[in-house]
Amino acid sequence: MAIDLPDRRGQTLTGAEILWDSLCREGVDLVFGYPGGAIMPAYDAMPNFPIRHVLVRHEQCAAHMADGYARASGRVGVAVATSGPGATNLVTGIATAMLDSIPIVCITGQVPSTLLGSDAFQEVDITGVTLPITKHNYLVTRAEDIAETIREAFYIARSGRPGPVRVDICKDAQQKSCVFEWPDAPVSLPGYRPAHPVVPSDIARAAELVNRSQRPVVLCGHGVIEAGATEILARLVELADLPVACTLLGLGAFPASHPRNLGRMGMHGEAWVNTAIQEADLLIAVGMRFDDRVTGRLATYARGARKIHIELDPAEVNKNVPVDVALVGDAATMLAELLPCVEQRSHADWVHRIDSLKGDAAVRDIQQLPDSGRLYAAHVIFDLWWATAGKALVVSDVGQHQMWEAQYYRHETPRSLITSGGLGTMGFALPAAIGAKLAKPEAEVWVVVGDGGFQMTNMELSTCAQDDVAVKIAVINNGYLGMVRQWQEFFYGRRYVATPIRSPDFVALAKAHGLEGFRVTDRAGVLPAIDAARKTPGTVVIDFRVEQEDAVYPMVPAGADLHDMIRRPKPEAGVSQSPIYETGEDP
Ligand SMILES: Cc1ncc(C[n+]2csc(CCOP(=O)(O)OP(=O)(O)O)c2C)c(N)n1
Ligand SMILES: [Mg+2]
Repeated sequence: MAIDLPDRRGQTLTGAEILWDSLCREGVDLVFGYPGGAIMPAYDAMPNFPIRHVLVRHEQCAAHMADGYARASGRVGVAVATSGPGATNLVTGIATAMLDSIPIVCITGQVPSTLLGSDAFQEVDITGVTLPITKHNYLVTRAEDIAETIREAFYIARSGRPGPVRVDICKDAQQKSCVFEWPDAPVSLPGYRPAHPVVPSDIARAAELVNRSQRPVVLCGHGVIEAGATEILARLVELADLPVACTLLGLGAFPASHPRNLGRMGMHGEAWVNTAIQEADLLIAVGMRFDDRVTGRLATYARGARKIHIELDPAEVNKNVPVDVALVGDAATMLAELLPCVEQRSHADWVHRIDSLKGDAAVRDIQQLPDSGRLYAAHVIFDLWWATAGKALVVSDVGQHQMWEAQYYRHETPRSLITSGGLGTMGFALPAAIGAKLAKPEAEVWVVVGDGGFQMTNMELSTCAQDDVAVKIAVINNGYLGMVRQWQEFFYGRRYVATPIRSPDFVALAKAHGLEGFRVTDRAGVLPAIDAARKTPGTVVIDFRVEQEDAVYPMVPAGADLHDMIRRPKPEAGVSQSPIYETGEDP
């Protein structure tokens, strides 16, 4: 998708001009960044190109915004920073994108090539720093290499298993001039083959397993969304009558309201979903990587199940869970190959069995939370889902509220939930939501964030105000670093060390930025506040003062068997009467 711009090929341009022209040619019209000495030549050239620049308040947030932009749109997001501290500030954002396979390109200025390695002012070997957290990394010392590097960077970021690519450009390379060239031929890199051939015998073996299975479960992950495989997956599910369990990042890949959608698996997944996985005779894992948060103890994980793994990255196959058949390739291609080989089936007994596993879970749902006027986080999320008819694009942060969002906001469509899964980065939500809103201006974007995570990046409210970005922010304010407090409650004898957290007045904070803010302290206030936020132009902060010591149920303790879940105590026992458990790793 090239942007309409004059053809400057064959002209003599500065490296800085080549950078922006190359970005335009890659379809970029928006970058998130922060200037500084080593990137100043690039910034100086920027106004001559049809590119919008959003000035962030911290470079970490530039990477998160690029990430949110990419997750919302499926396009490559771009972040720009200077050398040294600008570049090191990007690190958490790059790692977040790496762990969740998000295509972003991060461009950093570097000291002049003549000073490299001299500990020059603001010199950091950012290539060395980011090597393990990028899909690929470049240090460019000559203007002549900028165009080809940008071409390769975008190709690598978006092809195969997507991921972050960082391009470090020395200041003198930005300043010097050379003839701009942009070949018509597509990029070809020796040793990098993102496409994998279909192996017909593997497809046949997988189809045979599906056709013979009595108790199948599909494990639906983020790769389904990245591959655009939602519809083909639904066709397979309906043809072979397959129950579907989703990972956190797979939510939305398969409609929540579909009768075969069981819900979410894993540490805070539904009890019946985890039990169904443990009782299955076949797991069909699609675009997921058997992360420890979804498997629990590997030794006891789905022992009776044969396993098919549809996965883009061969390095993920047999990494955590040995499988019977691996279909290496993107989910859309592999499911399209599999579909014609699969027989129409009905698994009524198995579906009935899973239904019966739900047991008393239905009486532990939101209606059973005490409704004594006190406000629970689950009330807020449930009401938000209801008020927005499930159609908002929700960006959640990391902690208890993230799990409640996943439980009570029912996602029907791909890319309707954005959250940091693999790295679990607190502070991600607000900046990622800004990126998502700019990618999809027509979307109603809601941030669901804890009082802890909001305090990590709420300075980006200032970016919302300056750049006129309208996101609605639900702060789930429980006065604690709640998820850590919950682990302390369960596994550390209720010693709440360093988890009570004081917050500023979030309503006043919003107003200090020239934005609107509301406070809600009881259930009755939730819907009116959501309604008011939706009607108010611009970014709005709602400070929801929720029950302080609620816990997320159910829960598989880290390293425990997947079916060995801590359940919410019966309502009459009260939410704070949860049992004490002996072991647990850090959240
Ligand atoms: C950057 C970062 N630091 C620390 C953690 C560890 N951690 C995971 S959840 C959590 C608590 C989050 O608190 P809050 O934002 O208030 O959300 P809550 O759990 O209360 O909903 C912490 C500290 C993390 N995930 N990310
Ligand atoms: Mg909190």
